[in-house]
Formats: sequence, structure tokens, C-alpha cells
Amino acid sequence: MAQSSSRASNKTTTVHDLKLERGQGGELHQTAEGDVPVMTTANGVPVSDDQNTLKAGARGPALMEDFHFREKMFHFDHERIPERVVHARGYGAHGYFETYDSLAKYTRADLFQRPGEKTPAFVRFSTVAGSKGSADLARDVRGFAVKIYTQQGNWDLVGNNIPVFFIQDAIKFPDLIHAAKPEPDRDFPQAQTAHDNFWDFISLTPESMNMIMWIMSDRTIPRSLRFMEGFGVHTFRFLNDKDESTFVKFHWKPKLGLQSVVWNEALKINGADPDFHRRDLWDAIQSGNFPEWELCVQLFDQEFADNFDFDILDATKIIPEEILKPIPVGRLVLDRMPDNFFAETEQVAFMTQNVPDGIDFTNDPLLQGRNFSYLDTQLKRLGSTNFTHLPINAPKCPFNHFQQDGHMAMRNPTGRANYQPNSWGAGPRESPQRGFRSYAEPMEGHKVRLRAESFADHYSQARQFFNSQTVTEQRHIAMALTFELSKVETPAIRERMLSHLLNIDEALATAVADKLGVKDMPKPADSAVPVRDDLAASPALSIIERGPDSFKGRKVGVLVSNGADAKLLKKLQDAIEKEGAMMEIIAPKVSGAEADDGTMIAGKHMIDGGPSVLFDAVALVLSAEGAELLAGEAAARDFVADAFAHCKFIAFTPEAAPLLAKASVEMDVDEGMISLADAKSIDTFITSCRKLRLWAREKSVKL
Ligand code: HDD
Repeated sequence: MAQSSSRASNKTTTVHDLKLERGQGGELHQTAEGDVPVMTTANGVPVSDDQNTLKAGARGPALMEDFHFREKMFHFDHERIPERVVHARGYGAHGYFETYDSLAKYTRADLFQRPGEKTPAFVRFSTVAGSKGSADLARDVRGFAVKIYTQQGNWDLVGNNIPVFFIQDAIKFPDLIHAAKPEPDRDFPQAQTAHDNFWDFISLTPESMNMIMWIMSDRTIPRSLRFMEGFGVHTFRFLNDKDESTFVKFHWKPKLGLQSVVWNEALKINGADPDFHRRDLWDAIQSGNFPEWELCVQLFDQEFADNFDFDILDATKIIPEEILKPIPVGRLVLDRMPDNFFAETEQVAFMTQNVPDGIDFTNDPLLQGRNFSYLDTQLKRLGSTNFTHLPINAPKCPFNHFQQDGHMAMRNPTGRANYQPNSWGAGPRESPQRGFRSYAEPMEGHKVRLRAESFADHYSQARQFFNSQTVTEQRHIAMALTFELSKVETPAIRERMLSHLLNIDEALATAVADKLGVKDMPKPADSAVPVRDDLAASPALSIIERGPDSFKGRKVGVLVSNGADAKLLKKLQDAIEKEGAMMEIIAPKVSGAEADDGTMIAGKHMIDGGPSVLFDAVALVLSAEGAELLAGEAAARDFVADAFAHCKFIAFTPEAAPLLAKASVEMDVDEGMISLADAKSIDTFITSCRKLRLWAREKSVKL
């Protein structure tokens, strides 16, 4: 609304309660009279004009004296900090950890003592290889880093969504990451392992084979950060009041179950919405659908460790859940997005060595190396030893020490004494009773650079993982390997990989060789120990076997047209929401569509911007005329064809026939095609959606 202004030449406008005024160049100024605070310099001096630099005359040169301009530009020029050397792209959220029962029998860690107690937490999910601006659906391991602000100090469980790792010794980490990142001469490919350097390193590193099976599985293309597991990977120790040790492995289990997308879908999601995972987490938390994970522990003693098939210090191995059941001990709920991405998600510093008393390390050589690397990297990235002063990193319990000064010190010891012992009687003092006590593990050994012989079996668990997958998942692994190796230009690297695959599963190696067009199969790679055939399959390793049998937290994309049946749409929406799922409307126009009763159906996406890859299932609520029109649009045909090819359930009004026909999808080809012709059909659609995908279709669509 235009208002009269005290300045005769300018118009003042009120927009959303802010007073804006037009400057001489037509640009909008916010006036100080509005309800907003007056802008100041960092030094606190109020700013009179933030639109024009100080000049010698309206068309003259800028003046050095313009301290506001110089400060603003100086600060902007220094906004970036180095991105993380790995896990650069990440997304975080706040929440809490709630303890189920007291674990005092096993650990004196304060957070596990009192049933029902809630402890604040912050989680950062990430991809590993890509830069900060890379796409979310890269085939990659996902970081799952949890900081729990316990009353006895912060506990960082810096895990991944995969329970094993590529290497057994931390000294190989720089090589692994160099090989995975863009090749140094050409600086591509970005956020991809599908290139010579990665597979060269991997094919020369047989210890990575178990991890290779995991990363070639659908685990590395999760549908949502909310639908994936997390793992502490290493074996840690719990220590109780009597200093007794119990080995422990940590697992996070998503309440909404596991789910992944298919590779062709991932490729398309990256184009349609590179922020797919971020947006999903943001939308869920902002709408009150707080994602939740259960913390489960595998607990075992020295005797179990001595008798287990593999070395429990070897991070390339798991303990199958069927052998040692994970016990739920608490839950993690994410219920608040950060106020500011940089301050919290970017500046959060996770460190494996952040453990409270009652949790301790083992001699896993990967973990031991990580305990150095995480402290070191924070200094590089955050620029000061005082990174623990940042609110996101500071403990939420009392803390006292004599560390002082350094860049950006925000709190320093007060008083005269900044050392111990002192004769001023000034604290703080160490406490042998309450302080962190390490497990007094007896140590003896020669100083050597050796890998333990108990770490020598690189193939048996890789085979076990492959054997534990459903046929669909095995096919996906073969296709992923084929895709990755198809981008490798050096035949010797491909062949070396085939020689490893032969040790894992001959049919897998043959399928990949066939697709790659390799005629002369190489010999199996040498294995230091015989590859075992006797490890029982572990169904817990399959995503499909452990589907949630619920559509909760998922999303249906409904394509509508003018003349769409309003009543049907409403019933569909009610049913979807009752299931705890969400519905989004895709319409031919941004403004939406006019329903058969004359009401407007508001659209969330226009057809080009809302491809079916963004949804878990789709519905076509179309009039005959609308279907005819959409049949002529490539984006609408792709919407249907992709949903079908990605094995999604498709509900449709009979009038949608022309669009289905043009997309080459037969209306009654399988049980995943659900006609909305009768009253029961909506129920059938929702019940079907609980299966998430119709995998049986995959054979015919040849994904
Ligand atoms: Fe690491 C970051 C997880 C091995 C060195 N790592 C980082 C993050 C996660 C992991 C989730 C991101 C934390 C965040 O969101 O800020 N890393 C793992 C897991 C590993 C692992 C589960 C194997 C079990 N990492 C590993 C090794 C080394 C590192 C062996 C080095 C010896 N990792 C780092 C790092 C990073 C990091 C360079 C980069 C940014 C950071 O630490 O804070 O220090």
C-alpha cells in the first residue's frame, strides 16, 4: 500500500510490516522507523545507507573512507572455511537421546544410568566423496555422526550407514580418499567412485572387498536419511563401576524401516532435486514428523571374541545379528532443524575420541588412527584450537580447565591461577574418583609395523553378504558393479576386479564380465586364507527382507488435470494421511487445476518440476480430456513410464487410459497397476504401497 513520505520525491511502502522506501535509483530501502532493528556495522555503529557506496559525487569514484563498505566486503570475502576433507556435504538436525533402561551392569557412562532420561543430541548426515555442493543421491556411503551432550561430557559416535569399512589400518585412509575423490590432473568425476583411480586402488586392496559388496548394494542410494541404519563400525568397550569391560558394537535402527531407491532413479533425482535428502529431512521435521532411530548394542565378552570367526578389532568385519542380537537401549529423536546451517551443521566438530567415562576404545587400528585425525582436522577447518568454544561444540555440562588464549578465545580462566598445582587454593583439580578412567588392558609386544594374521580373510564375509541378499538385490549389486567398471577405462583394472569377484561369487563375476564384454575370465585372485563357504546367510543384511510393511513417512505424487474428480481426490488424500504418508499434487500448470466441482486443486509442482522419481508411489487422477492433453507432453509420459520402470505402485482413474497408453504402460499388466474405478481401490492402493515397490516387475522392465 502506498503511503505519503516525509521525503517528497520518494514513495514509502509497507510490505509485511516492514517499511520500505524507494531510493533515487528505484531500489527499495528499509526505513529505521519500521519494527525491525536498525542495521549496524559489526562495531555497532548504525548504518544510514546500505545500498550505495560513499562516493565523491553521485557518479564519482568510491572513497576509501567508506568503512561500512570495506567491513561488509572484507567479511564477505572471508565467509568460506575449508570444506571437510571428506564428508563435505552434510545436513544436520537437533534432537535428543532417551535411555530405555539402566545399563549400569555394563557401563558407568552417565547417559545410560537413568531410564527415561533425555539427553540433547545433534546429528550430521553426510556423503563422503563429494564436495559441499554435490548432489544428495550420489552412490556413496552416508555419514551418520551423532553428538550426545551428556552430563559427563560430549559423546561423539562418528559412524556410517554401513557397518564395515574399506581398510583395516588408518594409515591407508589418505590413499583411499585420494583414490575416491576427483582425479588430480582433471578434477573429475565429482562425487563418484566410477573412475579408474578408485577401482585401481580397490582392486589392489583386497581387504576392501566386504565393503565393496556393501557399497555396490542399494545401501549407498538411500531413499531418505530417515530410512537408513547407522553403525559405530568399530568394537568399543563399555566399562562398569567395577572397571569390568564388555565389548560393544553400536547400531542405529530407523523406526520407519530401511528403504533405498534404484540406480536409474538416483541418477534422475540428482537432476530433478539435488537436495532431495536435505529437503526430505527438512520437510519431515518442519511438519512434526520427527524421525527416530533405536540405539541397539551388540554386547560380548572376551570369550565370545576369542571364539568368533573373525577378529573383533578388524573394521572390515561384522558380527551377524543372527549370531549376536542387537539389544535396543534407547532412542534418538530428531525434532529441530538448526537455526543457522553454517553456525551449527558446518561448524560442528565430531571427534571419535570424544567419549565419556564408561565408554572406551579398543585397539582397532582404524579407530586408533581416527582418534588422531579428527582433532587435527578441526584445527585446519575451524581455524583455531578454540573450536570447542562454539556453541554447537561446547559441552552442555559444567567444564573447567586451564586451556587459554589462542585465536578467538571466547572464554578464558578467570583469576590469578592458570596452572596446577598452585598455592592460591584455586581450582579446578583433577578427580581420580570421577575422572575418565581407561580400561587397564595389559599390553605387551614388539614395536612392529605388521597386520595381524587374524585380519587376513578378505572374502568370506563379502560372500556372506552377497549370499544374504534377495535375488533382486543381488541383481542390483551386479548392475552397480557393471556401471562402475564400465566407467573404468583401463582393462587391467576391470579384470583385476573380476578376479576378486570370482572369490566372492562366481555367478556375480560372470554376470559382470558378460555385461562388460570380457571374454577371457581372469583367474581368481590369490587369497591368503581359504575363502569360507560355511558362513550362514544373514537375512538381517537384506533391505528388502526387512521392509517396514508400512507406508508411513513416504510420499505419493498425484498427477491431476482439469476436471479431476474432487471427491476421489479427497478420499485419496484422507487415506494417504491416515497411513502417516504425505501427498503432493503435480498439475499441468503452476496454479494447479480446476476439479470437476469447480474448486481449484492447488499444485505443489508443475509437471516438469515434479517427476515421479521424487515420490514413492504415484496416482493419476485425470479427466478424459486432461489425460488426452497430458498424453502429448513428454514430461507426463516420463512421469508414468519412470514410475512403472522403478517398480512403483500406480493408481489411476480409468480416464487416464490415453496417458498410460502413450507411456507404453498397460493398465492391467500387474498387481502394481491399481484402477481407481471402485470404492475399495483406494484401500488396495494403500495396502500395496506398504510393500514399497513391486520388485516382481523388475524382470520385465529390466532395470
Ligand atoms: Fe572419518 C569425517 C565416519 C574412517 C578421518 N568420518 C567423518 C564423518 C563421518 C566419518 C560420519 C563426518 C563427520 C561430520 O559430519 O562432521 N570415518 C567415518 C567412519 C570411519 C571413518 C565410520 C570408519 C569406520 N575417518 C576414517 C579414518 C580417518 C578418518 C580411518 C583417518 C584416519 N573423517 C576423518 C576426518 C574427517 C572425517 C578427515 C573429515 C571432517 C572431520 O573429520 O571432521 O578427520
